Amino acid sequence: MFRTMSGIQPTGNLHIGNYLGALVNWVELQKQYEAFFCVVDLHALTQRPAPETLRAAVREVALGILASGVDPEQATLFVQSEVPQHAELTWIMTCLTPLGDLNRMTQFKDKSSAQPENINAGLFTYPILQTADIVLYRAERVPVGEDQEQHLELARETVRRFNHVYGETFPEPQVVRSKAPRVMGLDGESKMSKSRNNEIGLFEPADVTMQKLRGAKTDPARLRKTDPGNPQVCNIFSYHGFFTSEAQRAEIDAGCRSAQLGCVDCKKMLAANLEAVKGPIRERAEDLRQHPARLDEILAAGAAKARAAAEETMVMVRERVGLRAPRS
Ligand code: AQP
Repeated sequence: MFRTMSGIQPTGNLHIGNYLGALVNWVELQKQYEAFFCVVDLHALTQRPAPETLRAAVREVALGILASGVDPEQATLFVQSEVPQHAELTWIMTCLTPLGDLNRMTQFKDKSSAQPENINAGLFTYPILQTADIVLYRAERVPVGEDQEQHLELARETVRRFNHVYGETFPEPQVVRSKAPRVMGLDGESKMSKSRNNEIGLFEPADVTMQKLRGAKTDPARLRKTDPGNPQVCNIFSYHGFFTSEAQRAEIDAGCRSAQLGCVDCKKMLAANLEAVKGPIRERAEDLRQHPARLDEILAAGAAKARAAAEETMVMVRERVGLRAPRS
């Protein structure tokens, strides 16, 4: 059975971009592959969160993953920092990665412009940590959103380089494309992101979502309800593509083009469909929040399994590169 590996940063509240772009796929992947899913708190350090904020975000993201349908009986769910081999392998991979390759990463430019006051080296070497995350589990299949494709290509090149220098060790990870590679934010201008304040939160109550939708941009050419609209250029209609039945989408499309249906009514329909998905997730998340010991138990069991798999790889890696093994 192939292995798959993926992670989410605990950098804020999960949103429907994370849900559609990652979590929905994870739920499917766990049925087909031996799956390792991870809350990547080492990655989050690049944003220098306050320690208590980071600790709380790790729990919130972990329970969001479970509430979205990842089953700890099927998949290994763990927190990255509980498996120290991620950091160890990162250093080895750092010494194999040409500076020029990192210079080409577009996400570094995006992320550093988002935090100009803190352009740390971790932001620059972030894709190497991502490479280590993947190859530590010798994963053959990696689900990626559009923003991550370049990083996966770098991981594949690093694997080829490692295998060339030290002998065949790692499989080359293949991309599993998401059905929703780039969910746009409510601003309609950039991808939905935890840190851009343009998100529809996964745990958000229905009234908060409706409030946000009210202010969200639609077809910019449709100024009045009596103007016919074009759903193809409407950000709200793009969300209907994920949450609304085909029949209702056809109804909305016709109503918008003929100016029979106003934007507010269209947004109300979306809010109801969103709530049908988010409501049960929110309830399951709340239940887990009320039982913190259950979450601790799941994460401890996941970390133990992940450490065992990671150490198996590291025994081989240390031997091949000429390092000594840590003694207990
Ligand atoms: N807007 C999106 N559309 C589709 N997929 C998305 N993902 C994130 N945003 C979208 C996917 O979610 C997974 C986890 O992402 P991450 O938390 O590791 O980092 P990110 O991609 O940087 O997500 P954010 O929300 O934009 O976080 P911040 O603001 O902290 O940088 C990935 O599979 C990603 O593709």
